[in-house]
Amino acid sequence: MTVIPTMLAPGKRKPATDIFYHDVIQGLTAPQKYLDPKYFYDATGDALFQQIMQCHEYYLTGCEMEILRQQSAQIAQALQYYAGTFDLVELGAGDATKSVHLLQQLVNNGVDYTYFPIDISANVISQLEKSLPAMIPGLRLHGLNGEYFHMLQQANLHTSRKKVLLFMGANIGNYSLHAARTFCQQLRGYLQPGDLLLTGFDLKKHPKIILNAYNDAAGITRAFNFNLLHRINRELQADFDTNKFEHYPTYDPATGACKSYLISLEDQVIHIGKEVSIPFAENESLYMEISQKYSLEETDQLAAQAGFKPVARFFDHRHWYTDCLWKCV
Ligand code: AVI
Repeated sequence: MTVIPTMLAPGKRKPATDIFYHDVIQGLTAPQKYLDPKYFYDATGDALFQQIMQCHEYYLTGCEMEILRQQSAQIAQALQYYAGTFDLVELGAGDATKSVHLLQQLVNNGVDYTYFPIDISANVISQLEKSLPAMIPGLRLHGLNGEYFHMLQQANLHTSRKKVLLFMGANIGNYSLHAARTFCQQLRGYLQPGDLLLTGFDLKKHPKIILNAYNDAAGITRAFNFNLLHRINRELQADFDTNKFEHYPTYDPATGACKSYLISLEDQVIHIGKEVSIPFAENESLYMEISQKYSLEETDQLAAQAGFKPVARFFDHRHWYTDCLWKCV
């Protein structure tokens, strides 16, 4: 059965919901059905992601925390050495629990800089504006609430200094290799020769360790994936029944692609509002997210393809994760 969706009459939805609706319909009517993982992060998704980061299987957060806790002095030294005088811009700052160690170290070193945290959540930015200056006396902070590239433009208006850009948390892994290259090239377009980028990569390692990180025994990652179906039900008046789908995480050690799917357990039709019907065949997959894993050579290749030169790397003690420092050439 093929059902062609029709759009609602304009003006019936709020603009943000319209974009969400459009993206969901586009994904669910593609030959390989998919959803954009940026929509995982509503209030429940944020809370579930916090829980994922506490899961013992999800090693990524602990690795990067170890690097920032134990090597902020070395990182700060490298930033000062390669950039001289700079301002610090962080993409997707979140609650800054990791970067706070670096911020404190730079203040301790007497570095005169402004921290520009960028985040899509207005709530996150106003929390940071309250909490960080109290935690780190002497820190100059200018929060920027909005999309990465738009806010990078804003940051450029506020500073003529060199920029050190932080993009941590292995967020780059949520792009395919091809999309990561495009993203880094775009980032490079907002930077000048001599600017720096510190970015976190989850490294290739034993496949079972990686797969378990996306298949925790408590089922939190499963709930994180299903939450997006609940969100679509609630915000777009859909009728996904999560009992009729199974969470199916995969990892391919040859390519480093860790991909999550939901598998339809039967032939079924999902309705979105009154206008749209989406057929799912039994065993059909819905692609949810990629978390790409890298070799060190692949991080260097990515740097070169996007106009950066790798200048330093920082590892956790198991070498499972790296924060790479790249300089714009
Ligand atoms: C945010 N991002 C780096 C996480 C990751 O590891 O890909 C999102 C996530 N998805 C499932 N677990 C964690």
